[in-house]
Formats: sequence, C-alpha cells, structure tokens
Amino acid sequence: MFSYHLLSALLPLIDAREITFPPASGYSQQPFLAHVGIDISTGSAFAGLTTYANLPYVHCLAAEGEHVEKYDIAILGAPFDTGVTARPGARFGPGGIRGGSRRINSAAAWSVYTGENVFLSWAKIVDCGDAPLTFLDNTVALRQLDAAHQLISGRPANSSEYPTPRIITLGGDHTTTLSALRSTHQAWGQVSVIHFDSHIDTWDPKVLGGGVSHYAGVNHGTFLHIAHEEGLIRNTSIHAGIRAPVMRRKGDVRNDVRCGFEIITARDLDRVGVTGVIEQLKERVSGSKVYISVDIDVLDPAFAPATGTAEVGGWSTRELLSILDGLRGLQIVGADVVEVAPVYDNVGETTVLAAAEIVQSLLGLMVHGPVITAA
Ligand SMILES: *[C@@H]1O[C@H](CO)[C@@H](O)[C@H](O)[C@H]1NC(C)=O
Ligand SMILES: *[C@@H]1O[C@H](CO)[C@@H](O)[C@H](O)[C@H]1NC(C)=O
Ligand SMILES: [Mn+2]
Repeated sequence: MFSYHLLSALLPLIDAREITFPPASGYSQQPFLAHVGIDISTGSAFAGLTTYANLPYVHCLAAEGEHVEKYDIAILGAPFDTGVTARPGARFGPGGIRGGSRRINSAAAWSVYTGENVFLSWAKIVDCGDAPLTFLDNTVALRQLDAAHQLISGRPANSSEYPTPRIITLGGDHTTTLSALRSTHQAWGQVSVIHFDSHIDTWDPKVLGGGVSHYAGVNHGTFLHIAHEEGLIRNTSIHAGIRAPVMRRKGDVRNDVRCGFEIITARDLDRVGVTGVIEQLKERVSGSKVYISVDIDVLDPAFAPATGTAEVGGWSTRELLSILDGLRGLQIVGADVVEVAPVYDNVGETTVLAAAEIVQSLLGLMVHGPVITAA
C-alpha cells in the first residue's frame, strides 16, 4: 500500500527526469543568464560539450523516424582498441582528438596557407559523437561500426548537389578502417587507399594473429589484406611513411603488392621532398575515388608519442600537413585518423593537437573536392 502511494507521488518526478538527447543542432549561443543581466555568450571555445572543433553535435545515430539535422560531412568517433598488437588505449582517441581540437573555432579558422576557412563553405560539417561499440567482442564491435557508418552515410546530405554525406572517423585502432571501407564501397564502389602509416597493415591473417583463431586474424595489422579480399579497394592504392620492419623476408611485401599497394618509405621524403611525395601519391590514385587513412604513427614519436605501435624515424607534423594539403583536387570519399592513444601523450598534448590539425586538413580536402556521383 505504502509503496504504491510512494510510487504515484514519484511518478511526475520520473516524467520530469526523462532522458532526452541533446538538441539536434548543437549549442545554442543564447545569452542564457540574460534574465539576471549577465551576458556570457562570449563565443568561448572552451565551454559546453566537447565536439570536434566546436562543431554542432548531431544525433546522427538516432532511430528511424526521429528528426535528424542534415549534414554533408560527419565526424564519427570509433572507440575501439582490442585489435592492437602493442599498447592499447586508442579507445580514448576520439575524446583525445576532440580535446586537442578545442582551440579550433569556425569563426577564426582562416588558413594562412590557402586563404580558406574549411568551416565556412558550402559543406555543413557536424560531429556525430561516437559509435557505441562493445569492448568485449571484436566481431560484434565491427558489425556495430559497419552499421553506424551505413546509417550515417545513408542519410540525405544537406547539399542537394552532392547527395551522399562523407565521414571522417576518429579512431580507434586501425581495425576500424575496415568498417569505413565497407561503407565507402557500398556508397561509392572500390576506392584507392592512400595509407599514411609506419606499418604496411596488409599482413596476411595467417601470419599475424590468424594462427591463434580466425577471430584474432582480424586486427589492426591485417585490415587492408581483408579489405582487398572483400573487394573493397583498388589495386592503385599506396602507403606513405613506411619504416617498420616486415615479418617475412620477402613474403610480406609480395603480399602487399598483391593487395594493390605501392610503398613510399619514410626516408623517400629525404630524397624526393614533400613535392615528390605529393606527385607520386596523386599519380598513383589518379582517376579513382580515394580513401585517406592516417595512422598517427606515421609521425615520428617526437611528434606523436601517444600511439600504440610507435616507430622512430618518422615524418614531422609539418611535413605530413604539407603533404596532405598538397592532395587537393583528389576525390576523397572518406578518411580517418586512427591509433591515437591519449594516455601516452605528454602534458603539452603533442599528439592530440597534431591529430586535430590532421583532421582539419582532411576536411579541407573534402570541402575542396566535392564528389558528385555515387558508385
Ligand atoms: C544547408 O541547407 C540549407 C537549406 O537548403 C542551406 O540554406 C544551407 O546553406 C546549407 N549549407 C550549410 C552549410 O548549412
Ligand atoms: C590493376 O588490375 C587491373 C585489372 O586486373 C590491371 O589491368 C592493372 O594493370 C592493375 N594495375 C596495377 C597498378 O597493378
Ligand atoms: Mn596502422
């Protein structure tokens, strides 16, 4: 009896506390203390929820029938790191990269190099938050990420000219790129991959992990092999920044070529310079749609210590940004920055600042090269 009365007394309270998702169009810039005469709408980039570059949050993963604000380019976090061979921690990468991006502000993002502001263009760019991924089963987590990608790229874009929204994923370990490639394949067909990494990541699952179980063979060092086997990528793909040793004297590189890749090593940059690297990348993928994957370990650990499988002798942040900005004109249908594991960063946040800037360069490429036709 008593509990019944208590419950009915509480019911209105329960209703009042019903959880609602954040507003679809993100932050309101209303001076919300105006009623007491204080205007705190300073435009601070360090207030409110942390989205990438203070972009509006959109609940892109909302259930069917719910109103979802339209977008052209979506930032999506993939908090997953149970496919790594070395240090874990990239599940916190999306949050870390967003933290590193807080000083980026669309009202004050005019590039001194290009004279452009990627945030004030034809494209509506939003942050969709993170895909909910289980950390207990890699197979299930990848299926969840596949679904998140398909849902987000399957919505109608804001632009009527370019109907398919594009996604930049914040990893997550490199396994997460497999889901992104499955999704670009569905929307655009086979892509050439420009893969910035110190490792080739085309390892045959039989060589890396698959000796344990089929499940273990799907990991951050084999996903490009699997993407090739699934027919997602073209044989005009290319790695850039490679320097980590291979596991077999000849077999790994032979398999890499079979998977459709050519290699630009880290030290090739000393020989041909930034311009030479840009030319080789553009020539290799010319005429095809392109997916760009940036493993943060392509940078030297001096510039990006916070990653799972650090390799010394890599590129500087400036070199990588120059190379990326030099790729303008390509048809980029998807991109990611992966393997950021913030727990290994330093107090100056070197890695997450670099990652945030790389994302901005990738956005620049997408804005500069809209892609009109699907598949
Ligand atoms: C999005 O769509 C609306 C309505 O068509 C349009 O006014 C706006 O310019 C578009 N782009 C952006 C960046 O909001
Ligand atoms: C890619 O495959 C096609 C068709 O199999 C072949 O004609 C072409 O030479 C290959 N290109 C490269 C760069 O390997
Ligand atoms: Mn990698």
